[in-house]
Amino acid sequence: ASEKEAALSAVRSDSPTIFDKIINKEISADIVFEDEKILAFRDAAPQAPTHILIIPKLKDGLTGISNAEEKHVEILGQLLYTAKLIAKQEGLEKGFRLVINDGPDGSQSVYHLHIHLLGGRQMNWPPG
Ligand code: DGP
Repeated sequence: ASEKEAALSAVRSDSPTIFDKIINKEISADIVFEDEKILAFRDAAPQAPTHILIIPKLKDGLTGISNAEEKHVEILGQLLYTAKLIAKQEGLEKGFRLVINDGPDGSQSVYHLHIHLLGGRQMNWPPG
């Protein structure tokens, strides 16, 4: 419920978010993958035994997937491919789920595009 409240009170804007502080190492996070363009770290409020967020280091207007433009196609592909690499690194052979929340109805609370990688338990359908 608190995640839903955070999402409903979040403002869709291109201002810096808490993720910029994680990228700049101003606040700590449990980083599981990093390269020039992408950072992945464990979610602070895990919803599954494995819950990792995969983000572009350069936001470039990508507050969320609904802001994607043609110029973002390459990084979007790299984010998805990285998610698959991390799933393997985390030993999620039995499967996993990738989620992108968008906007208030999607319960997005942080306006810096991120892919959730969830695994380590049986997922339910439909999601809540
Ligand atoms: P979403 O609701 O899709 O916008 O997901 C945002 C996620 O970010 C949410 O699952 C909690 C996580 N989160 C928020 N602040 C922090 C933080 O400071 N550190 C970490 N590791 N995760 C955070």
